[in-house]
Amino acid sequence: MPKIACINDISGYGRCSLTTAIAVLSVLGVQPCPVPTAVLSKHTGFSEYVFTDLTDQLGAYLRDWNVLSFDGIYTGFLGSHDQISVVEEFICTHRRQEKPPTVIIDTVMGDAGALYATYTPQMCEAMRQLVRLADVITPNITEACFLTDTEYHGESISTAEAEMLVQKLLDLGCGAAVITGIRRDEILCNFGMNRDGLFFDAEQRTKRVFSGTGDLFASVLSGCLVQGAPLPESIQIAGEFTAYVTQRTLEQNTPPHEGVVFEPYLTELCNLMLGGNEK
Ligand code: PXL
Repeated sequence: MPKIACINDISGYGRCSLTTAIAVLSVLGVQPCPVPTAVLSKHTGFSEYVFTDLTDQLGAYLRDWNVLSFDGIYTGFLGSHDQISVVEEFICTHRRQEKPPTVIIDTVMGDAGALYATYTPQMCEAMRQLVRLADVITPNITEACFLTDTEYHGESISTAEAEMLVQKLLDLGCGAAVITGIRRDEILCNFGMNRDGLFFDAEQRTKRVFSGTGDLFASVLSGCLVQGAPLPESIQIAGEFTAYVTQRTLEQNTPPHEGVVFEPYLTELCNLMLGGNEK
């Protein structure tokens, strides 16, 4: 059974990061091995939360795992500059193994044109270095702009702009980049590129934006990739499932900060992947 080291925070309330990754990867038949970077009572989208940074624990925790091997390393929310350095060391060590893991870096840095409150310019620079070690990165448009020093002008970029932005991301040194959440009228696009070319996933867009959709997309993508699905198909499954549960969440009218209600639909995710693999 494939296993993934999931380096991310655990937010007790709000459906994101490790709670999402553990559920999604388990259903996809992948063993999730959590590495908590921080413990939050709620994610930072809420006006109040209690935040405990685990930077001091992270080095020893990950060094203890140097004797293990993983099929994937999937990183998400990193809470400090030092954490990025420790994660970089962990990835470098594991990439030297005989069968190196697939490295998926979800560049969780910001949204809607702004960095998250915890994210410093120094962390942005460190993230630019970290993505060189990734097989796949999954920035939203805000993160893609910060990573490539490109001016942000909203979520509706043209195909030509998306192509330019994704090429700039590859120029940073990652193997593939998927820009998530590009808005086109009624459509939401995920735009991927690797050495084989460009891949485009178009889904029905919901008017309301829910937190944690990026974490859901990246978790599904990571699970599919370590299960051996090709990148274009993995993007398609992740995009389709994220759009589907976002639509179901809209119907339930839950507050956007509570995230996407994906739990009742995890069996359908399993079928989506099995169906995809049979094609
Ligand atoms: O969904 C990304 C994310 C992950 N972890 C924490 C967050 C957020 C987004 O706000 O606050 C703690």
